[in-house]
Amino acid sequence: MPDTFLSQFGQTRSDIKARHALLTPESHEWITQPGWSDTAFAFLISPDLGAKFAMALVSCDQAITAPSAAPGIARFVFCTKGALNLSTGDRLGVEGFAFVPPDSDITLSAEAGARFVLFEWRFLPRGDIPEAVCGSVADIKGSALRGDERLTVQKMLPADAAFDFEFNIMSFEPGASLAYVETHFMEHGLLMLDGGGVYRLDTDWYPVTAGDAIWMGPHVPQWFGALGRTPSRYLICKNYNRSPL
Ligand code: UGY
Ligand code: MN
Repeated sequence: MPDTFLSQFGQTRSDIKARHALLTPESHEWITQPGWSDTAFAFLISPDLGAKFAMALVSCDQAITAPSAAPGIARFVFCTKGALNLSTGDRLGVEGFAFVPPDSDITLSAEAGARFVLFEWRFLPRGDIPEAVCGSVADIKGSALRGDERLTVQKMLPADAAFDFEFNIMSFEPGASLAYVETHFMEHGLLMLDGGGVYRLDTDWYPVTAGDAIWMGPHVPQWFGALGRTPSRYLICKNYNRSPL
């Protein structure tokens, strides 16, 4: 069913529940943000939903330089179109990523036509704050999740307890699924990159496809099964290395 059909009759696949949300492209609201010129944002996840982080799709028709994050706020960016540049000299092409620690003097610029995913959260410092990290998904080795070779995880940030979030790419062969319904106190922000399948969130089952985003609140039962004939992949963040108390 084309998105225009859904919209024409006041329908959407988006579903906002108290502890989880599916955010689909036909319901995106593109807005501006103070300090960012010529930049459009679709904030899909925010603290107003109940999340402890914000996740936005960002679209830059013109080349821009982003303002710094607010004090104490960390950023993770994931390029989906065009290219981003950091003042460190690093250039992020499609599926390039960067973690920028809080209160950093590193600046982020986007080339004309770039699109990226922006995550922001209040960083939880424990000891030394980690340095900036950048890289490309193509260079990250995947590892099988719980021994299932049809389901791999690529971890974009180092396994270092100084990081309070993790950002991963999960890839599923057609027919592969999470081994069990996960329940954990950590929350997730997710963007489907390729393919699709069925996402179970709490007691709802949703068909999902590339471009869909999901917020999973703490403890929400969650499961994904990949459908179709091509692999499915998603970008997922998780507040991590944390005590529940
Ligand atoms: O890391 C995770 O918790 C991940 N396996 N969750 C998910 O894919 N919903
Ligand atoms: Mn999970």
